[in-house]
Amino acid sequence: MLRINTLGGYFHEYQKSVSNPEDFWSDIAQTFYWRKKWDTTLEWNFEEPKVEWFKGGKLNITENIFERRMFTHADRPAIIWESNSPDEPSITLTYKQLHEKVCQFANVLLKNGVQKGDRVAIYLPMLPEATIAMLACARVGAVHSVVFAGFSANSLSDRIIDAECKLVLTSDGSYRGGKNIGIKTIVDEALERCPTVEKVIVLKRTGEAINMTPGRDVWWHDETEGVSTENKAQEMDSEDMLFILYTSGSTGKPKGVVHTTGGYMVYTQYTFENVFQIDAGDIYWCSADIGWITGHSYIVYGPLLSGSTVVMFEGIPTYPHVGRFWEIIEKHKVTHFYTAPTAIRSLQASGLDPVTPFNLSSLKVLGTVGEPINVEAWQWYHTHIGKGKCPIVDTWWQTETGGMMISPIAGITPTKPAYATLPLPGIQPILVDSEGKELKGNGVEGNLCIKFPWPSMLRTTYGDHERCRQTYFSTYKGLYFTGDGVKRDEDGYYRILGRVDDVINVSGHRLGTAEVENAINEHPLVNESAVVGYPHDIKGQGIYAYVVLEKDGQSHDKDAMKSSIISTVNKIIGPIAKPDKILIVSGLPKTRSGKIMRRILRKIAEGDGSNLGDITTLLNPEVVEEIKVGAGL
Ligand code: 7RM
Repeated sequence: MLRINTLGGYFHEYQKSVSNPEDFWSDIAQTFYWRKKWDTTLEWNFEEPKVEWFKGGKLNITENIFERRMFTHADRPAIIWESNSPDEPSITLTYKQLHEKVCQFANVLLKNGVQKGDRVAIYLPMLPEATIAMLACARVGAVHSVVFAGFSANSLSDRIIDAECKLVLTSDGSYRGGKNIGIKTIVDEALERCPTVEKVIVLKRTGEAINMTPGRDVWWHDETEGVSTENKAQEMDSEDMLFILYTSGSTGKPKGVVHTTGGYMVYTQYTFENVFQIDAGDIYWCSADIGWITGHSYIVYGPLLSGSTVVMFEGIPTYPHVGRFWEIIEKHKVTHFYTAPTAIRSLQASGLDPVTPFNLSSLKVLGTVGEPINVEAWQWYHTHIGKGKCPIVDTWWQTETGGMMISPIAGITPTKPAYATLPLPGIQPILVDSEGKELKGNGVEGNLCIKFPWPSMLRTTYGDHERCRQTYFSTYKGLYFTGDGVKRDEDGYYRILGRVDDVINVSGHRLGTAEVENAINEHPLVNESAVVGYPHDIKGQGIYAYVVLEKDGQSHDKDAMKSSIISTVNKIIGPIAKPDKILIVSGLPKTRSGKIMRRILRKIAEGDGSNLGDITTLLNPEVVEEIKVGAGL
């Protein structure tokens, strides 16, 4: 794999990737194992949109993880799994062992009727079996749709229905800190409205009593018993679907972002190795959950394609104590640590006492992802975790981009706190104003778009290509629109400012305000609601909900109403979407055409009741004063 190792080298590669993208990516793609070489490197237009990389190439991504290097990598650790409980021994799987387990489970999928192109939902805790499940799907050519195991039954069934999944892979329960979550029970509830699901394969994790529906539910250990550990991988076209991953947008229900095989493979390995500057023997740990794109690209595919050793952690940063992350880094001699700013901020808030007992000298590179990092958190991470010697890679990217887009190359790109710095090779960012006019040069702020395709970009939104076009390719003609605002400073460095649409980022989790509003509105005593983000010290953004009750609700105790609204949101989406603040109001500020004036609600949520602009044209200007008073302003 082509490895950048100087700043000059980076600029050289970047230049080449822009002046001749096809040659640039072909050179990299050639280092992979293709059963048949591709016919055309790239075909594209951003109008339909259509993007095809390495078309006609035949491959299987798991052959590139396993068979491609089995001679040299068989005994290298692939996964080091760390339990939720520090008392349970960790488990190491070498590449050879992981290969056998993937092949065996691929045979289990085949035995259960899974065929190329079928969709399989994965609703599992952070266990090696989650990785095995994903790779086994890829092995047989099935499309995985991983659903974060913190989502509710309702969210799970929405995703299963949208993708018409045939099979669900889950476990009896899940350990998360001091809690034990009965995830099979959640699956049972979800499946009440999922007619396409024929089978459920259940992994035993907690051993609790669960319901097993005869004819539908089978145990993972029974299914694997005696099954061969050899499997011939299904041949895939470069543009065959690899997975679907649902993500929130500004309108409607979450969309199934579709990634395909060849381009995603090439891009995730390339960016993983270059951004992190991974060497043989390094121990890499990404603390994300496998249910998010970060888990897909940088716990599973990127690192395993590169033959690296990945730490996988089942638990949470604060269990059984707030130093757990640092304890794990010491225990496994982690060299590369990749986490979210929200985790850094919350651990920073506990001070240094939980950090100092642990030896963090194995660390070489630190990374962040998921949301803007504030300068203080960056400095704390750099000084107290990296001891001033580890470069920080602040990696900006999205579910839709498949891989990191704007990021330093560790130890090579000079960093600036809170800056994602420079685009990676192959990435051509462009800033536009609200009219779509390009903002050229440095020292500008605008909407972040990308003007040329890269191998791991989304191809469509599952089952609705028009929605993909509308969402990403119609705002600014001929450009992919990210939804983020960005500043390009005097040095040409990029600083992501956050979303410019109705998407909020809570602890690095993406949520649509409309999605949360719809959940709140499901409450029988709620008439309508408006949700906005507001700055939150730990979470980055918190969820602020303004709620108008039905007549019948107005006589209820306000606190009881609020907690009952919270449980509705937990039930409809999951605990990650729970509002931090609920303000019960008599009406929402609306224009004469009935549009909610979110700008006003955002300002009030930020704690700023002044300069609300001209409110005299509102249909109901009097509610603004009431809301300000209610918000304590
Ligand atoms: C990888 C991931 C995507 C949104 C994106 C941004 C925000 C992600 C950074 C960031 C500032 C970063 N995928 N975002 N990384 N903002 N600096 N380094 O998070 O689809 O879940 O979210 O997250 O707003 O559009 S995601």
